[in-house]
Amino acid sequence: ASDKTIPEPSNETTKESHHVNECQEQSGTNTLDTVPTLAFPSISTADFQFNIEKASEIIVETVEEFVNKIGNGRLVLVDLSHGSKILSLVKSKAAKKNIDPTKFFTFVGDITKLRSGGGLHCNVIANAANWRLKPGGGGVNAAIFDAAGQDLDTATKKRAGSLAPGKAIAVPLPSTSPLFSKEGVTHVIHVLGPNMNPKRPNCLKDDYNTGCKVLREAYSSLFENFASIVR
Ligand code: AR6
Repeated sequence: ASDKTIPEPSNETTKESHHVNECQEQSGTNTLDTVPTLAFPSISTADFQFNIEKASEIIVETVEEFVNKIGNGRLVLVDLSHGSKILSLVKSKAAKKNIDPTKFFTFVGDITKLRSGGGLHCNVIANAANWRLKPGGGGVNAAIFDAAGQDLDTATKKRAGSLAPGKAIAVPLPSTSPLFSKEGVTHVIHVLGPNMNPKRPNCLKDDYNTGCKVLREAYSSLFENFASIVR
């Protein structure tokens, strides 16, 4: 479960998530509610054991490349905990780049409860999927399939039966899905990142040449898919 309800004012990420919430509360009519927003988890850095320092570099580079190609769309990196190392690394690296902070920011919360639990409406969410595009398996994949119900599994199967590392696929969510009705999520984009965990299929072991290339491809494909939804 998320610790988003426990304030830790010394943490920069906390301040930012509060800042976003405050903006929305002050706007009254919630104009930010209509801005196309992609919430995405850090691909490959938990179960797939990808190095977080290298991953943070790739996230910031690909965000910088794509953030101005998605019209008024916003990109939000999400993680469960205020202590998230990937969020702090990305935050500090992004601050040194010329990235519009209203178009890209980090947010602490459960990606399946961003509107109801955090006041942040994201019409599109990304999933760190497995190659079979199957529910379960823990992590963010299990959480998203659980929250979306059978509708997501059915809609996913209509689109594809598997995914190659570095690829992403956008799945429109039926309005009957609880994730649609409760959270306003209209699309889930499944992304398969590089796997460095020997206990999972297609392990790259320590081949970070390939790993970094595949992770870059994965984020590019994710952001391109989001751009086509926004257009
Ligand atoms: N909300 C937001 N972020 C989350 C949530 C959540 N509910 N749950 C986890 N995270 P992981 P991977 C963060 O392991 O490394 C699965 O079993 C988490 O803290 O989900 O790409 C699949 O089936 C981390 O920062 O994905 C694959 O087999 C990030 O999401 C495999 O794991 C990604 O963690 C994929 O491994």
